Amino acid sequence: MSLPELGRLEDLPQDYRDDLTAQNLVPLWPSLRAVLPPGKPTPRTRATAWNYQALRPLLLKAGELTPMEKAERRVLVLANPGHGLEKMQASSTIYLGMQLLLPGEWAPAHRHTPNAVRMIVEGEGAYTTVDGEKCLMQRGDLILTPTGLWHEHGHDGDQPVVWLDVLDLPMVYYMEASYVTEGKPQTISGDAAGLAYQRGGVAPAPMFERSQTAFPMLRYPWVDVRTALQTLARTQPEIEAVQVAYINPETGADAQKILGFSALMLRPGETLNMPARSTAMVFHVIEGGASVTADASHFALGEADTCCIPGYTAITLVNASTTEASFVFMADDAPLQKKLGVYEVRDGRNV
Ligand code: GTQ
Repeated sequence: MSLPELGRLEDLPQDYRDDLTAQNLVPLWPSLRAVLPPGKPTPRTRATAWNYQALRPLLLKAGELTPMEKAERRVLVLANPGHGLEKMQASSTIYLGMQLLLPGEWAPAHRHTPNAVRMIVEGEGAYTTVDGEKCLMQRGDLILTPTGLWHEHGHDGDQPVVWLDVLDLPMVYYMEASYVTEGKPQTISGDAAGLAYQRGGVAPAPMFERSQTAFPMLRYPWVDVRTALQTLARTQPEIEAVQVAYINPETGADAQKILGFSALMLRPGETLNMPARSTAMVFHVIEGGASVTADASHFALGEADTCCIPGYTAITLVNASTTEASFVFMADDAPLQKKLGVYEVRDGRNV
């Protein structure tokens, strides 16, 4: 059923419009269909892909052009043209950036209200110290730097290190709640408190006391996540998607409160049809390759490539290799949407 056409702004006499403007008033009806489109939102987020091999030389060039003292965080932002590049958004809520740290460099301690995670893309020897805990950065590891926790990045290796930053910055900025506090170098208190959660089914409980920390696990090593995926694929071959969620091991809830993170294994030759969901999604290839099809967009992603797909869109992922599995890191804002009660899954899939 088509909705009746509503009156336009131009239908109103100019002097009436001027009187409204003078009192900071706006008529709703000319804009009603724009803010409440029928059936499905009109996303600004456009399906967009960023090729790692194409951006890598530009990131390394930034390492030559801009010293750390002039950058604080040396990042090229993966910006979605649908939002305008200057907005530095991948989607309405998700910020993505590729960060470069060169051997011997140090990105000073700070803490901020937006939550961040790092997905390590290449290089050895760098670490992020989060709340006093030294988290080694190895390829495929996920490291959380949640809201309010001090963090700084250092590098003892001899090759450039690159990682993908995923932040809920657009959301927190929109809320006018985004700010940073500069700090002094942290005293390292330990290097792996979260490893005590590594064996599924047990949690630290000294003298019967479970951790009260909001973020008990800060580093999710890729070797363990990869093993979990392979075990799932082997023991449950009928499962529709070989997928694990990054969770808070104390509560079982999503690892962070606004953005959600998961890892997916695409078995050799697998085609995975995902239903349309209300969340925009980010895909980043950790190993192998994946083609991503959503409406008219089609991206063939190779290792370290990243793409963003708007919400309310069915997505098909294909691993074209018939011999090798591929592994994909995914981010969305499902935790936020579920808390707010706007999360939806729609039935139709690409088939
Ligand atoms: O590494 O702390 O991509 O504060 C954007 C803001 C990274 C960081 C970003 C940040 C950081």
